[in-house]
Amino acid sequence: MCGIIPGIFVAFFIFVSMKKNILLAVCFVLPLSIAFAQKPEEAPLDRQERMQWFQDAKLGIFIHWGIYSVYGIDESWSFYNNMISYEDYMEQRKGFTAKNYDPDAWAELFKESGAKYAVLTTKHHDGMALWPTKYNDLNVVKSTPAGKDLVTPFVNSIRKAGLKAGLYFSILDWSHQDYPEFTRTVKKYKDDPKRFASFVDFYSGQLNELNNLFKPDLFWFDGDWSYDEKAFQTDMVKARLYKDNPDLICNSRLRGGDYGTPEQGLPLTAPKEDYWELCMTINNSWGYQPNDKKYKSAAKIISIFADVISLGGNLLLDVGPMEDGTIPEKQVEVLKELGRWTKKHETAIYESLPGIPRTHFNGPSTLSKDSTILYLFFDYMPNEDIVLKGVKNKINRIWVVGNGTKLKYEVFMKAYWSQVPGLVYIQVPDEVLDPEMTVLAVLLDGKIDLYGEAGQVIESN
Ligand code: FHN
Repeated sequence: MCGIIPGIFVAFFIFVSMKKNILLAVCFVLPLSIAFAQKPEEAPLDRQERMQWFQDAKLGIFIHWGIYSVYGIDESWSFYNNMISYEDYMEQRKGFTAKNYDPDAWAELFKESGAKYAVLTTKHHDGMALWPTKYNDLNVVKSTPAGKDLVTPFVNSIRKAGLKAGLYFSILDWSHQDYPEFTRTVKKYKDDPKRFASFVDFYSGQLNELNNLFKPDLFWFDGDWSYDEKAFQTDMVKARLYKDNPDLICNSRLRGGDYGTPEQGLPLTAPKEDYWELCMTINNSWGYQPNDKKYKSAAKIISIFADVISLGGNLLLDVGPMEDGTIPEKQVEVLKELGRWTKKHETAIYESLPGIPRTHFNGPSTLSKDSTILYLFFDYMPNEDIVLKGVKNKINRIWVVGNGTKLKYEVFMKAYWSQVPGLVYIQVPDEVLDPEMTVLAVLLDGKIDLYGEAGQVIESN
């Protein structure tokens, strides 16, 4: 159909141009034929529209919950890396009860942390599904004492709390008979396209099942590293997901996708993708591991979060519930303290734009959506004034975010004859400092305008 329409316009174009009325033809026919020729799904607005909530959200909570929480060992990797036999790993399913699972309480805690979305592992690499999939019996309903669907209550509670619902899904499945890899040292088969194709039917079937049961706001794919997009038939799989769920956004881990997913390591320059999210653990483990005491304090997480949003990214902070569904107390404590800070500084966080270069301010910064307010973040007790460099704008006022105290500031090094902006020294009294990270708001006389040149020689005096 798309091909016919441009043809009509071309024929009309020829007719009109024969009448020497070329101007009319070009002004009327050409734009229309281009518009019809461009398929709607290519329209860049579509992706920008779908990604807007994600870009504004800034903070999400990742939840790694599965049978690996029974022994408190590495999720899936513990058997893949031969740290425990597959049989012994799967024995954990007998201890997975979810008896204290309270998705409403989870949702309230995530909301209190300041998160705007949450992503639950529906199936990790071990193949154990947290919903009653019809594609096999390896699911918590049929294979564990939990005996119930854990995904539906999660999605319902998260949405009831006003958060967006994301579903993590492992493309690879080391338990599935038609997925080649079993452990790091054992493969089920070598090159058998027929068997791999039936695995593709399986994984895409489960994905479509999740997509149509829950219409998730976000799919967090994982585990696509061993085979290419042709083998996984990613284009076909994703086209179907988007067709059935047009507002869906997908991460980059099914080859391509809508946003990048750096993991555990802090990006020090903005990743190449125009949308991205750093996922990281709250201690060193994705799932519940009582022996892992190496928790990042709320202060450390806030500092990482400020660095991430200053580069225009989101933070997806992971928690690992126990087998019964209880979120460990230490993790609750960290999320609540994070929530104190995000609530107090929400104007500087949500819907913000990336900040200014570290040459201009020695720390993370963000900008208001209209770029007229610059937010400066610092997590230390300044022993001198805080200095802001290279801002051409006139500064209307500076205040402390979350307590409103207006601050004095002085400009030094500004010669009347020079175009080079002065250095703005901001006086920050100890009593306005936040226990974790203080944020200052600098109201400018318009959109921020930065100087970045090499200075200038004197022109007059
Ligand atoms: O192998 C998984 C790992 O277990 C964990 O789920 C992380 C979370 O992003 N993803 C994979 C490693 O990148």
